[in-house]
Amino acid sequence: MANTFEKIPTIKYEGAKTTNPLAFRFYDPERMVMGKPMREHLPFAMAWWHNLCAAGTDMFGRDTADKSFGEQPGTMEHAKAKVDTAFAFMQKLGIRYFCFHDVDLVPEAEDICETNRRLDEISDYILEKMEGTDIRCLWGTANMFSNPRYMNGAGSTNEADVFCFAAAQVKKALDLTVKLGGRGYVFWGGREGYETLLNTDVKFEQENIARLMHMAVDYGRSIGFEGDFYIEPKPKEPMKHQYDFDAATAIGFLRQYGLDKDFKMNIEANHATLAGHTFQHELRVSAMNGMLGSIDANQGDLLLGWDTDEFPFDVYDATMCMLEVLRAGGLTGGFNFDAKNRRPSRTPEDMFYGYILGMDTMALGLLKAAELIEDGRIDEFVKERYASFNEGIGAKIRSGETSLEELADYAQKLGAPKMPGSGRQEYLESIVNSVLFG
Ligand code: XLS
Ligand code: NI
Ligand code: NI
Repeated sequence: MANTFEKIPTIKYEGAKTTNPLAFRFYDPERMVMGKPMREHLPFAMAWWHNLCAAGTDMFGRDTADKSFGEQPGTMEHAKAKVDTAFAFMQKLGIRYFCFHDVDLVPEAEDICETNRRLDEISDYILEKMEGTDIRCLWGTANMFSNPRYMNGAGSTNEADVFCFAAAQVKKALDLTVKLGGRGYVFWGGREGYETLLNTDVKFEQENIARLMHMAVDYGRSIGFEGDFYIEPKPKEPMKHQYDFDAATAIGFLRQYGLDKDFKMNIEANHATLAGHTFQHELRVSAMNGMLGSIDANQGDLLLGWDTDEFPFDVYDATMCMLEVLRAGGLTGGFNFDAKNRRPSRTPEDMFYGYILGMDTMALGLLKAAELIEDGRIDEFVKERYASFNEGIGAKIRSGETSLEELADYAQKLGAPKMPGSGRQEYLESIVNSVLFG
């Protein structure tokens, strides 16, 4: 195997002032934050697809990076070289999890039986590599959007045979996830949506997606999968409209079809902004419904309307994210860097710079979020803001001991209602700035 990372040292924490490009500035795995070491707050994962498969091809041009790792792409030797590279990469960075799609691991064959045989072979190889390390799978998934057969969706396809292929892929991907110790299993509805309502029966398609998910839960539990299933909401791309538009929509869907006990959300920062929300909004909606499971840590570009999958760099966003995560008591999943280097960042060193940036940004976000919580002024303000519901008529409303008639009566006696107190937004924003930069 070619040793792609021969010149790269193990990446260590050196502090914010270091000028060493191959060092962490903020991610200090053993540092205690609110009673837990950083590495426990931040279960980072490497995404097989972006890191080991994507080499820069976009709609207008071909690969810029060399991800052959010394072997011929499209062969099992290459698949194994990717495993070797993955483990060398994760070990140098101290990353303990990886995420994969079935077809990230091996070249897909014409015949699904042959693809599955290749998956057995590669997962045996991955298991061997895992031995003696603490590296595990965070989550697995099936790619049900690249193969042309899925042009009209997988669970939402109009073609029953295609639905069966999707079922076969989910079954195999679940087998692999369990075999590799996965904490979760993801459904990202890549083509589960529509281009036009003129040819689409939305109700029928959604019912079929739910049927596929129910079968996945039944099968997963029958082979001993104890983790969470996740929906990863995204409003569009590749389809014009995708059914899992955002967290609120996905949670409603899960409840409607009785899937909410087995599923949680995997929230991706870039998908949140595509849906017209902030990352923080999607995390809050998931958390308040008890469904914040895992995070795809990346960021988009608000000037571009697509999923740019950049490594997170925005410390303000990372801080707001970690505030939600800390308040929710942590994740059952982890932080998967569903992120890729920019096309001109094409060398092996760049793969490291991307992850160092991402890990440092999330670590800084964690430190700042912990400071905001310990500072307490923001939480205290929010508590006070609703204080009128703690006693008197407010308390009665909360406990459901009143009626529209009683409240109308109360209001009529009041004369003019008391004006709500100031929202103090600018003051609160100043607190955030002083914690971030003070
Ligand atoms: C695409 C999604 C995808 C999922 C896994 O936009 O983010 O990469 O995370 O299928
Ligand atoms: Ni995405
Ligand atoms: Ni993602």
